[in-house]
Amino acid sequence: MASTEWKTSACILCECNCGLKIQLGGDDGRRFTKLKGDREHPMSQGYACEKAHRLDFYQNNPERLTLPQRRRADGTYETVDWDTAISEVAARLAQVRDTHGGMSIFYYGGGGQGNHLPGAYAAATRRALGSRWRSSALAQEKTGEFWVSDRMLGAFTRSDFEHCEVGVFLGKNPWHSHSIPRARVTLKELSKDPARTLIVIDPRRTETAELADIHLQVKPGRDAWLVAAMAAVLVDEGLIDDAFIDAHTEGVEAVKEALSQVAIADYCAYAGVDEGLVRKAARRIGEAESVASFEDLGVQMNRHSTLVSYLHRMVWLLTGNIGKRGSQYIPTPLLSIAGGDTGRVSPVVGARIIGGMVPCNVIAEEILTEHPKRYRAMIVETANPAHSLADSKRFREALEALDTLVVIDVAMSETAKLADYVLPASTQYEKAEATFFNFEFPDNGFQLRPRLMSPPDGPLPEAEIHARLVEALGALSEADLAPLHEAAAKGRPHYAGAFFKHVMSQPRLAGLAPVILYRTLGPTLPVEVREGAVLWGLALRFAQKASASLARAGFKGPPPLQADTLFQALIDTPSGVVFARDLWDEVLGRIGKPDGRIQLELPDLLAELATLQDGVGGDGLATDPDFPFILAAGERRSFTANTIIRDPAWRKKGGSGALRVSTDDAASLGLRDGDAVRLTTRAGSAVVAVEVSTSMQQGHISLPNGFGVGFGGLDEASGIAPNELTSIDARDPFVGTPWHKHVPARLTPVSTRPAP
Ligand SMILES: Nc1nc2c(c(=O)[nH]1)N[C@H]1C(S)=C(S)[C@@H](COP(=O)(O)OP(=O)(O)OC[C@H]3O[C@@H](n4cnc5c(=O)[nH]c(N)nc54)[C@H](O)[C@@H]3O)O[C@H]1N2
Ligand SMILES: Nc1nc2c(c(=O)[nH]1)N[C@H]1C(S)=C(S)[C@@H](COP(=O)(O)OP(=O)(O)OC[C@H]3O[C@@H](n4cnc5c(=O)[nH]c(N)nc54)[C@H](O)[C@@H]3O)O[C@H]1N2
Ligand code: SF4
Ligand SMILES: [Mo]
Repeated sequence: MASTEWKTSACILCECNCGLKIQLGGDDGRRFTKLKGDREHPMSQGYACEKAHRLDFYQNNPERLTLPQRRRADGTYETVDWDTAISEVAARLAQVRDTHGGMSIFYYGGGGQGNHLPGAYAAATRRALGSRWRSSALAQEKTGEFWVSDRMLGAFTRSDFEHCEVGVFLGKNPWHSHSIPRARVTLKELSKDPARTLIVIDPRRTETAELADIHLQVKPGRDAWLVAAMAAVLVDEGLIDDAFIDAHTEGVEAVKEALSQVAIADYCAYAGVDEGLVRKAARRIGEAESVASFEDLGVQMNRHSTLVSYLHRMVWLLTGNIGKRGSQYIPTPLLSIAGGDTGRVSPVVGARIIGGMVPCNVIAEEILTEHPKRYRAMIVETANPAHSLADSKRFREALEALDTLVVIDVAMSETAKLADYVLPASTQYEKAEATFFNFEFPDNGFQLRPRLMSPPDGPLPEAEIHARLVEALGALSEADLAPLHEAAAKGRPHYAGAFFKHVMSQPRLAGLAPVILYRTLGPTLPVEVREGAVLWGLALRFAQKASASLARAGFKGPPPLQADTLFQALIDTPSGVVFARDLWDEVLGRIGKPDGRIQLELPDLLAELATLQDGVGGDGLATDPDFPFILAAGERRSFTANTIIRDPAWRKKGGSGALRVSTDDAASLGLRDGDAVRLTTRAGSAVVAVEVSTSMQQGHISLPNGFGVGFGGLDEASGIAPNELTSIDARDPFVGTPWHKHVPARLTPVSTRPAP
């Protein structure tokens, strides 16, 4: 049944979601026989990395969940039909709501790397349950950056690496982790152009660092000192863009004062980087026409993460690198996923909530307590927190302590294995999907991916699951939908009128809008894009905010018309659409602070900066002699993709998930490539194979992410699940993000070699 037709879709293995062309074949016509990058895709333009070619391992996972599962008293599962599953799940959640309040029902996930429509539909289920608290992986990586960015700029920024003169990567290895379109092409261009400079700040000699003009090989966990020194050099050497500072910022005096206290030489020495090289990098940044800079997990999951996010912004703001080509910009995403502090705190621990998300590291504490406001039930969707959050052991305990855990997934994940009910979802190639990771500039694209094939008997798209749950909860009736069905039959202009009249103007129904759209607009759409119905509503909201950007992208008229033509274009253009076209000179007008001025002075973080002085000193990396190594738990490598693909055979290389150890450390421990070693942290211990690596510095070791998922009946399949080794309390004091890249560890050689 091989077909030579190239169907249009995208890769779901990282946030870039490169456009793909896919041929289907195999006995059932459901296998991915050929894949290539889609040249029509507005962002990736034909680019795809090695991982995309292995997507058949995702689509055709032999352990695919097909029917709803209900947990028996003895912990085993039995298959139940959908009607039973939906009515029992609705009844149990309704009972939790009626006894303890909807606030005790927690929602986790809603979108992995490739699918954010489930989160949009889940909003209706949450509304029907009165559930308020939620979180996702973003609250263990990006919330520190969101918080700082919101306080300084009232907005979230991204960077234009394609056109920058100087590109900086701080704790980021885009060669493997991407996160910018066509990463390897952009990196190579930056690297080989003598007029441009690539600066990489990473303790490891990464693939990206290999391409760099300047590699600041910081000691692990000491970026705060390094970046403070860089910012201080800008002041010390008069590299500040005074005209920009005067025109657009507040609070520079306090910042200059604080930075003038930085003992540059001492901080560089403590950070382990030659002062001359630090000054060279700072000078290059200060003198360049444009600088683009990206911070990621190497610093965001590390000590002083929030302070580093602040100092990092200081480096590019003091040099005026926002709002011009090749620098930072404020994008117009279709739906914003970033957000600031609204003053709310989590109900038990009182943790600061950024962007509406409870910090991941406190969720277990908010369950394992007698506190009356504890979470009693949880819905987990398209996420695997029993594997991905700190201290898996404790998190499993927390999940088991819940009254009810419902997991919506395509596979029996580590989290699903603890659920009372597991509801099987169609894969991302069996339904329409999209992501809200669209941050490009000046042209910003969005792809509504049509499904490639219908789901097999059993699994349902999340949109359908949420619609059924909302109906089973009694929140929506046929009578509510009737006027919309009627209007939809007459065409979308009629539908729009009816939607405002019967849905948006009625508080009871407005919160259920996603499911109402799916039930009433969905059936009028081509079957391949039916689950995209919610985008009609999101496009409308977007048009009201960003009408000018839409108009420049060719969508003219009043906002409701713009939204509708955009929606139609998304349906008609499977490779994706440029939906917003922006202007560089409008960026500074988007600063969401009083008088549009950037707030440089954040007193709490300047106070933390002042404390760095006390930290300087001592040569050893570790603070605890029992744990002389620093473990980076969860590094992105060639064939890692969180836990999206479970079959270990998908990896063409790196399949053993080895622990990287420096040549010096290997020599002193008597370790060779492939030897087994016992790795022990405060939270746990595991035996792992060693890869002796010249890329590592002494005292620093690293484990890949995405390993240690069960497959083929084995619970502890290949490699180590990194969060068996991490701790909940190793977290940022401001926003609770974990310090996964800074886990104190010990190595003990063992004589046996691990099984291949
Ligand atoms: N191949 C692949 N790509 C992915 C993913 C995947 O699973 N696999 N996941 C996607 C996701 S969800 C995300 S969030 C991104 C993350 O993308 P990255 O943040 O780039 O990923 P990591 O490899 O976890 O960490 C980046 C770097 O931090 C460095 N680092 C460790 N300790 C320190 C330190 O103390 N200081 C500094 N400066 N650096 C340090 C590591 O050496 C590493 O090179 O990747 C995305 N892309
Ligand atoms: N120690 C340590 N821990 C980390 C990290 C680290 O660097 N170190 N990185 C962290 C980061 S940055 C991230 S983003 C997280 C990622 O961790 P999570 O957000 O938990 O995401 P995944 O592991 O990708 O889990 C995705 C789940 O979605 C399921 N799935 C796939 N397709 C579909 C679908 O169409 N529908 C549904 N309903 N389910 C689907 C998969 O089977 C899988 O179970 O991990 C974090 N954890
Ligand atoms: S893994 Fe990321 S960079 Fe590679 S093809 Fe997929 S989306 Fe693109
Ligand atoms: Mo992530």
